Amino acid sequence: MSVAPLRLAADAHVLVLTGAGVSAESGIPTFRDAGGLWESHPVEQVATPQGFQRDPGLVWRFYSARRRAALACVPNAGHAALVDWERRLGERFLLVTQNVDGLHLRAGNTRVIEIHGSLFRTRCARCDRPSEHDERAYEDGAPACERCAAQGRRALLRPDIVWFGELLDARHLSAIDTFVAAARGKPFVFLAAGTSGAVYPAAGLVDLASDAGAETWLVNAEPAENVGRFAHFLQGPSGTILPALWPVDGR
Ligand code: BV8
Repeated sequence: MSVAPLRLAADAHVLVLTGAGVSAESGIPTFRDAGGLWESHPVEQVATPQGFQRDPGLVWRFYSARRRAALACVPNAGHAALVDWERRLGERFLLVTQNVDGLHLRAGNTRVIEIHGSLFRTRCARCDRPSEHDERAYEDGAPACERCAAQGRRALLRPDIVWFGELLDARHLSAIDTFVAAARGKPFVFLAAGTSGAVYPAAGLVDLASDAGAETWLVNAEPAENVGRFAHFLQGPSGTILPALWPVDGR
């Protein structure tokens, strides 16, 4: 497909939301495509607090396998394009990702909000010890929190992931609101890429941006559930479309 380049004004703000589709070309399975993660692992069992309560060992085997898989993958051209956008826009760029695979950070983006958490952070399910960077696999049962144990309490460590039914980090939502408020009244583009638009509140970001005057773009392999909320829909692989969408000479 030929991609008509984005024309951005000199003071344009760009808010990007990515989903699993942006990592698909790096070899990381999506959730809802054929053969996706939810096909072989019912959400209720592995991505809810109730599932963790019921079988923490199963949840840790699921996330340990995803940690290993993500570490074996590398960012693709779609990730690289977003690093270039951040370099050119600076503080007028913000990347909100639903992805937990860490590929945007490994690609070089720094202005990233991981609203569903990260595969590579572990926290205690009970105490407020800070979440820690962790690449270990836990195949034989869930690890215990040493800090709780030292205080005579039994508590398990869990992936620092936002499961269904759990609130997103209020600091993340506040940072997004602050960015959108700063963009209001300025040239403002909201672009969602590689997401089925099935999960809220992330899928509602397009409305938040649109209400603030953003021009809305969707880059996706197929029409997302909320495709009707976008002014522009570019169908195809993000690894091809994103690098062509705002070429360097298209300043
Ligand atoms: C919450 C765990 C308060 C981490 C995930 C309204 C408002 C608020 C909440 C809700 C609401 N309605 C319902 C809810 C509850 C729920 C929800 O949204 N349910 C849905 C299913 C209806 N939301 C919550 O529970 C959230 N919490 O709001 O708390 C609350 C609670 C209950 C009730 C009310 C309020 C928490 C949401 C976070 C859940 N955690 N995952 C993990 O294991 O990863 S969500 C999970 O789905 C992943 O994190 C993933 O990021 C996310 C979205 O999936 P996508 O990234 O879009 O991936 P998907 O496979 O679906 O699509 C990929 C797309 O890419 C496809 O369209 C495909 O065509 C495309 N594609 C493929 N290849 C390419 C491509 N595109 C381009 N190029 C390619 N190469």
